[in-house]
Amino acid sequence: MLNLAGKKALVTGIANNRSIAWGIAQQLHAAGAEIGITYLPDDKGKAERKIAELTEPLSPSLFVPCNVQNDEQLEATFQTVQDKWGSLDILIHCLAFAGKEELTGDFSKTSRAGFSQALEISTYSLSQMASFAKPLMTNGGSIVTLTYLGGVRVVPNYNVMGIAKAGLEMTVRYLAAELGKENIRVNAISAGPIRTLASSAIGGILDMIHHVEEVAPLGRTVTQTEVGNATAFLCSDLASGITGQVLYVDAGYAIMGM
Ligand code: NAD
Ligand code: IMJ
Repeated sequence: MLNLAGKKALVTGIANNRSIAWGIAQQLHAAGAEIGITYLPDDKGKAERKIAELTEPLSPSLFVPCNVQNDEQLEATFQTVQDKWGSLDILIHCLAFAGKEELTGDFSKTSRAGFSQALEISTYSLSQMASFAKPLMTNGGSIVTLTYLGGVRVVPNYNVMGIAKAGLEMTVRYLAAELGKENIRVNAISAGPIRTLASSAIGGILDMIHHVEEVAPLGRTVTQTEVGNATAFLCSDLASGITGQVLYVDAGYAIMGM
């Protein structure tokens, strides 16, 4: 049976009630995990208040600001895990960012700064977090990140994010190889398109979602809850033999040729 009782899970990437990370946090909580939350702080403290209110039903025992571009905040996040929990079992990496101007038009026009920023936030942050988590996962552990098909095939306008996701999927494999001897498993979930803050800001996303509804074997898109359930599985002992993998939760879309 899927049971995460006694496991401590740090979840990154909740921005609002549509975030995939919110679906994941709820399913981990439903399976009995103790939840810790990190959020991207803003100047006015608005994000903090909003996310604290949203996540209250999960009674998180940890709630910390963490902008992955800020070394002090990253270090402080894992120091808090050490101080309050003493160890860590589950780390959910569910964040990505590229400048809006990079997600439209010619890929070849990607700027040097835009390329660096997208890969720093969306890709490098996974290795950074894994490096902090490694000494805390003293009883083994599970790390899960979120990727997208645009990292292995060309999707219009995904552009530099495709390069970031290709790097992210390879980061999963290198981390899985390194952390295997500590019994830390590292996997990715490749989710089909879901309407969230990060996808709704994209021009034409509704048309892309309709295309998936027509082509995918299940004839629909997936939900945050379905991604959350697959994540809970990967974090559980039921998945004890699985590491270094990319699991597609996409209603079957990626198998289709036509
Ligand atoms: P979202 O906007 O709800 O989540 C993105 C998160 O990234 C936000 O919580 C934001 O605060 C965080 N973030 C951005 N920059 C950050 C930084 N510097 N430091 C810390 N956090 C930062 O959107 P989402 O769709 O739930 O995205 C979550 C993940 O799922 C992303 O990796 C995305 O690529 C992936 N994904 C999304 C879809 C989709 O269709 N929505 C499909 C496949 C994969
Ligand atoms: C993003 C761009 C282009 C096509 C896209 C997407 N499709 C999907 C997404 C088809 C499903 C969403 N996705 C998988 C992402 O990883 C999105 C990442 C993202 C979104 C934004 C929007 C707002 C912004 N920066 C962003 N950075 C990354 O300013």
